[in-house]
Amino acid sequence: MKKTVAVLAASVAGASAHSIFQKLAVNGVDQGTSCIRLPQGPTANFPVTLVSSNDIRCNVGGSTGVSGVCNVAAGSTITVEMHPTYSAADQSCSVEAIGGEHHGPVQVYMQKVTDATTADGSGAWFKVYAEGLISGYNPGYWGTDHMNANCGKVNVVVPTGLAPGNYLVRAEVIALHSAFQPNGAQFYITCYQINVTGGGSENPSGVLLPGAYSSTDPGIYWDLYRSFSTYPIPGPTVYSGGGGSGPTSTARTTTTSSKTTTSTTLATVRTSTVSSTTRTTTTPTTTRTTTTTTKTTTPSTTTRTTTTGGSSGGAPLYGQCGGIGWTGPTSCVSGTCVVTNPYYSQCMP
Ligand SMILES: *[C@@H]1O[C@H](CO)[C@@H](O)[C@H](O)[C@H]1NC(C)=O
Ligand SMILES: [Cu+2]
Repeated sequence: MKKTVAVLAASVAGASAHSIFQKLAVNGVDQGTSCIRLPQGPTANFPVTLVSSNDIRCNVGGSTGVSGVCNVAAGSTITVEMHPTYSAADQSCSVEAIGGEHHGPVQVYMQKVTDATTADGSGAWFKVYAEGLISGYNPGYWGTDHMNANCGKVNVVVPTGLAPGNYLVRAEVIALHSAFQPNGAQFYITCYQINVTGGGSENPSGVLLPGAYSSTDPGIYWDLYRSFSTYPIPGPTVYSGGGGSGPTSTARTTTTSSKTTTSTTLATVRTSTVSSTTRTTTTPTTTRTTTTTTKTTTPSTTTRTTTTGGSSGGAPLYGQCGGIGWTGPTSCVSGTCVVTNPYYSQCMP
């Protein structure tokens, strides 16, 4: 039985391939660790598996703040970075950020708080980044694989219109190699404390954790070792306001005409109050087309359709501007598009 073999392989690889989000850069400048609620102790790189636990907010021990707050101008690109341990050797790009069979989505949430140094994460979280299934199946190429190809770095634009003030930033990987069984999905989470400056007056609505995830969500109770063409990314849709952009697609519609026109459909993923899900998959002959339509009964959710990226005229400084599977902007509003690796090109000053 193929599955048994794959699962055995996954569990063997699993123990040595746990990981930790542990660095933060703002517009490419490393911020040190003073504003990061780093998981502590010998189990620092272990996953959370109970979505009903308060640990799902900011990991074990993560309800307690640290002293620092990192200033981030609205519209900036922040980079959260993951490695298997805190050792220098494990921070090498030649070591996979999250290895073994730890495939799955990468997501980043934010929560407005009064004081980021004391906030416990009990408020409402809105999503600013999500990358789920990119291609393939059994196991496929996922947000985690893209992150590994980018040396553990995940670049996220802080929405330009966000109200200034303190926020928690919650970076998450959901590793799915054991998710064929209930409570088998592994959540790797780290929270960051930031102070957004500038910005506008937007206060996106959000979801609670625990609450937004269920152990039986299709994207959490998921068999990686089978055939599939779409993946319903857990949690709410990515906040579409403020002009933030980035590789946020949860499902991708790529249409190749004679003029090579591409468009990205950001499918709305259900809110916590929604129970009905409809999925449609279409696969034409040459170009692989995947369309995910998720119906919700909540009037406040939206489906955003963007053409050539989330903002017109190219990617922002430090934004993504190319790479395999990328359907967003291929030019830069500011800077030059530099190839980091086959999966990632970035606008650099
Ligand atoms: C956040 O930024 C504002 C504007 O620069 C500043 O007045 C405030 O003191 C900062 N707060 C923290 C906690 O750093
Ligand atoms: Cu692991």
